Amino acid sequence: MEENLSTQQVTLWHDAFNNFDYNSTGSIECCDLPNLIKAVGQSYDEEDLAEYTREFGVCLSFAEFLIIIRKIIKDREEEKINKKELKDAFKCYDKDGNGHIRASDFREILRNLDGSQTEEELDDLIAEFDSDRSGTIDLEEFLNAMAKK
Ligand SMILES: [Ca+2]
Repeated sequence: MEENLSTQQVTLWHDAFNNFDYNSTGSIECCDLPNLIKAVGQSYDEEDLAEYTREFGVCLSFAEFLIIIRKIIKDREEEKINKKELKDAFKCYDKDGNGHIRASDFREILRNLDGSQTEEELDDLIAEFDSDRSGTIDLEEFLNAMAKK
């Protein structure tokens, strides 16, 4: 991660940080952190952010902010990778490449993945995936259902 950070990037973050350092104390208050993160164009998960800031107390130095923003960027990158893996999995299941998996085919896939499930459990799983009950599972339904897992 360290080596991926360009000086330019750090300078931009420092400028943004200074904008929230109202009294030029070299630190910002934690309550300004969400706005600062948005100001540098990142999104964050509230629970994760609370966890990352817990150890730093109510004020954050720029170095502490860097630690946090790096964690946030890493999270986003991991999310992207996960999403790509899921998309690839979906493509594998979508054998005829028409953008959806038939619920009946998906049932077979699930049965092959884990033979221990009862028919009722499979029904429940299919219902979770095929949220609009169309009889097919499209990519969006697939990603949404996987996100809940
Ligand atoms: Ca559907």
